[in-house]
Amino acid sequence: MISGRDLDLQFSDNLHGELTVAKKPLNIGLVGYGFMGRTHSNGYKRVNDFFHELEYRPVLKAICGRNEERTKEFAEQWGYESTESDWKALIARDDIDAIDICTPNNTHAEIAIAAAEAGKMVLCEKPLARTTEESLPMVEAIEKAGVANTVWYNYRRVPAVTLAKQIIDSGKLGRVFHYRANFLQDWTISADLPQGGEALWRLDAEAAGSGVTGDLLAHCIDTAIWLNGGIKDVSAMTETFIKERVHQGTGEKQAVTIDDACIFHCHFNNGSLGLFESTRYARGHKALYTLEINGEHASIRWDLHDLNRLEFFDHSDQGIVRGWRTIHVTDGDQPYMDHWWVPGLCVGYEHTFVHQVADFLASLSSGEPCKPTFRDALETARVCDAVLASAKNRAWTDV
Ligand code: SOE
Repeated sequence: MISGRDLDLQFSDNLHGELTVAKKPLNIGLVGYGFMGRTHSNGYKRVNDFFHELEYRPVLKAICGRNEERTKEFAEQWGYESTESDWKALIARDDIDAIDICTPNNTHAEIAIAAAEAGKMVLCEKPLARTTEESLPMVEAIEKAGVANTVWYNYRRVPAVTLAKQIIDSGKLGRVFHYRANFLQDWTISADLPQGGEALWRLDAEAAGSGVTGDLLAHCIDTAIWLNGGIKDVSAMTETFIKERVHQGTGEKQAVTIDDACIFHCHFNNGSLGLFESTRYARGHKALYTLEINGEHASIRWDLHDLNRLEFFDHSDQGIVRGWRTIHVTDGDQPYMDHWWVPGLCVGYEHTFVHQVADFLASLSSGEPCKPTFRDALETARVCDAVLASAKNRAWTDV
């Protein structure tokens, strides 16, 4: 007997055995085949395997990169249907719905604006651009075109961090007094490390805009604004420990103009105090992103190196059992986790990108923006600019 399934290719079985309508394709054109190109590609590939309810299915239509051989290798590895070596040609294609920007920061604005003007959806790797000045026309272009958009501040979508947001929004912390965050690395300590060029453009201010402020603190600031609201003013200091490095492009020794380390404190609009530190010179720390929030009734802390756990202290607990509790965020009623394995089994860094794709696709169906939008990321850019200005002028600076 021929089943309905054989007859109608419009329908397919999902893992729960439910009939679902065939998905609408969303053709992705990704620019940049580096580390972030891989994280995003993995997100697109995995999302429908685990988020069955989505109406859309990303199709890896084209990968664009300057080095044709490397671009072809990437296409082969990740399953892209075609390659381009010029992002303008990619944007001009009728078969591309969304442009995903994974290139160095100095190229984000031009690509995003052109993509928006061509009516494409735009997904942009963080930070939005090098400065607020460069970011603003991006936001204007996106909003004028009315295209779907998002910026990949992925740590919002660690289930434990999303749970922190839910706990804060439920009012359990009460009035917030302190917000503390660190992002510590150690990969640039060697004075022999060149600056600029492939893999090392983050050390080159021309390409990156800034050092740890735009690269690492931007993550902390995005999460902080999301969890604790806007930042009013900042007082910062930065340091560049290695003053000169050989530039990969020119082969010449050139002044290093990025911030190797940055520490700032701030007032949030809700009256709480913030303390932030980031460096690439903390020997032993590879990507130690930690945050802690202290409220009137409760506190929360989280550590990227142990990302499935959220620590929670609730002062309303009975005295004799009161203490920090560790919540292993792997249960089906915790954020995103009903889409993965069974309670107790962990997810990792790459899942945050799958979650961002899932939320982006869901936003296309609901019509709600996928946060952080370009406009949200502009606020993070403003804080970063205020931090750098404050450090330069040795003065408190309004955001
Ligand atoms: C820098 O080393 C980096 O890769 C950042 O660019 C990412 O945004 C961060 O998530 C991890 O560290």
